[in-house]
Amino acid sequence: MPEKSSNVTWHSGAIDRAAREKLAGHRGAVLWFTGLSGSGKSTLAHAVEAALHARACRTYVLDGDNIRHGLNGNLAFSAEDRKENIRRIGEVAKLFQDAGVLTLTAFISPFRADREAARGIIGDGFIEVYVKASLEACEARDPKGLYVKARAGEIKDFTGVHQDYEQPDDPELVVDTESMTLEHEVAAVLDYLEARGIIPANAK
Ligand code: ADX
Repeated sequence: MPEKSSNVTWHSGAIDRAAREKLAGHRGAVLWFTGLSGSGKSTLAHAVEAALHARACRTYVLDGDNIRHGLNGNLAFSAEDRKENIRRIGEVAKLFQDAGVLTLTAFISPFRADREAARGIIGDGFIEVYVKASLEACEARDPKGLYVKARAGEIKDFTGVHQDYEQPDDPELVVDTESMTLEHEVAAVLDYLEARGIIPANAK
């Protein structure tokens, strides 16, 4: 990233991440859902958010389609723009984590290097969740009709059609949406958060 800001100094207040986490009763973290369009990232992120909310956790979902209306509305789908998309989300998610929030991001984030850069920005709270579904399954689902448009040449740079999706090498979690029910997927994510001590283990 080109550094244009100079003469800026980081200011830390008396209330830090640990203090905010103590008040919240859980850790701040970033669940980074990655997968093809139609794999089920948004559905899963919102279902996990609902389950966490029911357990009185502070949550927020950053969703690709929504963020591209505002913050990243000036970005398209070239590799360069996707990189910038993920960099900005990484920085925003880091702020949410610092606020003590359980942050859920739902972006295709197709390139390994960009996800690793986000991991570098966010640090220890970065949890990569591979929302796994084959291209064939996603294309058969085609919830927004985008694969049909991409195949017809009406959309360019479409992931899985014109551009690669690079599967995670070593994600913290894999959720296979072709073989699991949504309920089991949510339970797998919550179990992981409990096992890591990010949320307290309590009655489900
Ligand atoms: S990412 O690759 O930069 O992470 P992001 O998750 O923000 O992508 O946006 C993907 C969403 O944008 C898709 O769910 C789809 O609705 C829409 N979209 C529009 N054009 C494309 C395209 N060429 N490739 C992928 N998704 C696209």
